[in-house]
Amino acid sequence: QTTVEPTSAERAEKLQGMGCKRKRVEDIRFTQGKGNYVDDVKLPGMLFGDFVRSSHAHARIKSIDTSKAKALPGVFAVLTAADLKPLNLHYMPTLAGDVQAVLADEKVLFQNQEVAFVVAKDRYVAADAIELVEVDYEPLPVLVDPFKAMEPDAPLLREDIKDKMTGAHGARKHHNHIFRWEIGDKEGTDATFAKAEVVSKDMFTYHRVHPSPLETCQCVASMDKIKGELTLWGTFQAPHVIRTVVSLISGLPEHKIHVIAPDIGGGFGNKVGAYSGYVCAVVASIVLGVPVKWVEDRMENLSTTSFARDYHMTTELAATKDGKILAMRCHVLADHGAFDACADPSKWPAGFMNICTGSYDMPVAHLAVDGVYTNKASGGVAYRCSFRVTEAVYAIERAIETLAQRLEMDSADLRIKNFIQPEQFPYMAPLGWEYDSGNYPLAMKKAMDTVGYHQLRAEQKAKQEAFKRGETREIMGIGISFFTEIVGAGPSKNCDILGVSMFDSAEIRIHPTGSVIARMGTKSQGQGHETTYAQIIATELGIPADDIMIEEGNTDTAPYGLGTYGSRSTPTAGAATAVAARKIKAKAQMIAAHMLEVHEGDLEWDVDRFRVKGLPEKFKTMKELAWASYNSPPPNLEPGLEAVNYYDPPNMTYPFGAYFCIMDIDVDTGVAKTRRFYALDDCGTRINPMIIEGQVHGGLTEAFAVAMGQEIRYDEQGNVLGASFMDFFLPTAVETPKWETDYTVTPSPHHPIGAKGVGESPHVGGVPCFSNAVNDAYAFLNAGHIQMPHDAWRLWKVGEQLGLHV
Ligand code: PCD
Repeated sequence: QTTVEPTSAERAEKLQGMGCKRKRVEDIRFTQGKGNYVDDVKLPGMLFGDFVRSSHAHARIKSIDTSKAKALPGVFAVLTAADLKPLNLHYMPTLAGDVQAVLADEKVLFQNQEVAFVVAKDRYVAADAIELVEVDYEPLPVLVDPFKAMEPDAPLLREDIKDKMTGAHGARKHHNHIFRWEIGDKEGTDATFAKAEVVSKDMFTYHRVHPSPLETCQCVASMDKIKGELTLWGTFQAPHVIRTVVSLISGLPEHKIHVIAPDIGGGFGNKVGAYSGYVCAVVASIVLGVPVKWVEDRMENLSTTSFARDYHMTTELAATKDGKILAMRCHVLADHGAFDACADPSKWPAGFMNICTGSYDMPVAHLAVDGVYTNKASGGVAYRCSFRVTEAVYAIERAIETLAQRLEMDSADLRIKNFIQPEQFPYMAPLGWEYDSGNYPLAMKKAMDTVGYHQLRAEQKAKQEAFKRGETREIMGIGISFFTEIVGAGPSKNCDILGVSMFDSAEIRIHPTGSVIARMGTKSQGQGHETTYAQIIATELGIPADDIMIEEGNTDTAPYGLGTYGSRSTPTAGAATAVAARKIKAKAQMIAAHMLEVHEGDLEWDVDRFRVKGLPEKFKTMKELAWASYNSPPPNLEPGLEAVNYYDPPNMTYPFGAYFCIMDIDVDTGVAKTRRFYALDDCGTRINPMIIEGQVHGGLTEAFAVAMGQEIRYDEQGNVLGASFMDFFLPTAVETPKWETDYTVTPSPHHPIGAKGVGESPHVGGVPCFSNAVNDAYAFLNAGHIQMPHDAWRLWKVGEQLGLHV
């Protein structure tokens, strides 16, 4: 009996490498409640810290009396700005080049701002002590409306920088002005507009929302005074950046700081920045010499750490009568709240808003952004979008719709007419980005054919007639969005954080028996990196994915990286992983050549082994080569098999997609039902199709949330109205529509495995798609642009304004 050698294809399948719907290995612990989150960290003698927060949005602090709180048994310390001042820690630097009060210094600038930090034996005593801290406030006039921020008599918010008329991004025009950022060809754009046949202009507001991950922001700081070492566990999307920041602001040497991000219960951009809670926990631990834990509650999370959006975008398109777009002009008024704590790469005060020309070929464009201070929480994070890309895509995808209406043209046709064509890639967009690859017409056609676009339009027309005749109270909307994302920040030539270039890294070690440990500078918050990075290595090195352990989040062991956000892990650390694996493979080839007594060039790679060309029975498997590397390396070659790569990507990656939403709205109740949602994504080479599908489902669900209900609102006194899940819409399985996913594959030409990011795409494409569906439904009633969020109450109001209600 002869045993049949498995074929190459059979061996490849066993590896569970790229392209395989490998089950998520991390889910074994997550689904059994065995994850290890920050709140699971329990250390001997650990104390608990909590904040006294401002009840006012803008007020002077006349006095803070901590004596009653300090007298409460179980209270160890109450810190105020006065305690931090001598340490120069009452302000901390923000990623946007501003400073932010760690504890309010003489005045408060938004409701729920941190005023004092109570450290007690447990969270219950801390909660009681908070009530005992007496703060005497003198209310000041409140500024909520960003459009009023730069009026001559607008209240002065930032007294700490009132004489500083130049900020991190140039001149400030007013005491509430943060920056003006301009990009593009202003003169050329203005000239084109001046002679354009059609100018279509609208103001689109992208309301204030919050990433609201299920696990809030939290940390445990533990200072070992004997060793002079600080260990900081925290919900950090970018652990190494946190280590550097802590070192810079505390003066502790960076090698004596151990930052550990254990399992994270969702990030969505919320866990990129540095917050007062981290600083206060660290200071308290240094002062008291025991570990201190800080855990936000839901209200604190929603109302103080990192909001997203709050962009007011005046968007204009210049076009010919037959729908050729000639130019885009956009002005954004950006409400950044009380401190400019936007999490963007340093040079980009408005993130990558300059991707706002979208998927369309136009010769010129101009973008200007003014950032202003208001009495609201600071932040401005990329809640599931790569630095303001969701805003940019919302602007262009709404603008395309309103232009189509003005031209009385079908909006799908208008898109197709203006698409950047496949042969134009790499395509230099008018606001400076070079799109790497794309095939937009193909994706659009596939999507339109699948949903039966033209039949849908016919059905909609019939429904509109029926509505006008009074036969139905239901209207139908067809939402389209065609988006181009920009992910993978990024090339060091244009992206850094606090001066550190935005590369990322991977370190791979092969053990003697052929199993592997690999570490990256990124940090999964649920994305499934333990599963997918192993798949890249499996395919590159011919080692089964199950034999590869992926570790992230410990700054002592992982190579330096800039973390996970902006869908950058695949474009950066994913690339580093492939490159590091290829270094190992090159060394393995030298070992194989030595063992098989041939030249390296006489070998060929076959899934998991090197074979001698023309002598297929002579080969060495990766497993054998691993052993040999420790046991009998060729002379002059150092033993072992490991490699590190720090990958500075040559360009971003530009995933894209075509989304369609079919919606039915009852005009009398304002209830909108999503009948069908179809999402076609192109993220280049697909590492794990099942994970991609999960990413798309998650991103679409958050898009549904944002478009259809989520909002952090403020009243005129600056009271925050959306700070609990009673008011802030977090959809459950009950409300969430069914998602239909599809794909095309246009590899990235510069990425080692051709992959682009995907995690944020569905959110970026999803929000305008929902909003376009709603707007499309009401368009035949001449509703004009309807602002998000489109919850039932607001849509009911639209019906009222249009006089539809009987
Ligand atoms: N992938 C594949 N393929 C491709 C791509 C990708 O497979 N081509 C996959 C990977 O591997 C992973 C994922 O998928 O796993 C994703 O990826 P990406 O795209 O690269 O990304 P990443 O970096 O990793 O991540 C990030 C993202 C973000 S950004 C967000 S928001 C969100 C997302 O992610 N988040 C989250 N998703 C998620 N999921 C979960 N679960 N959780 C969470 O938290 Mo930002 O900026 O932060 O805002």
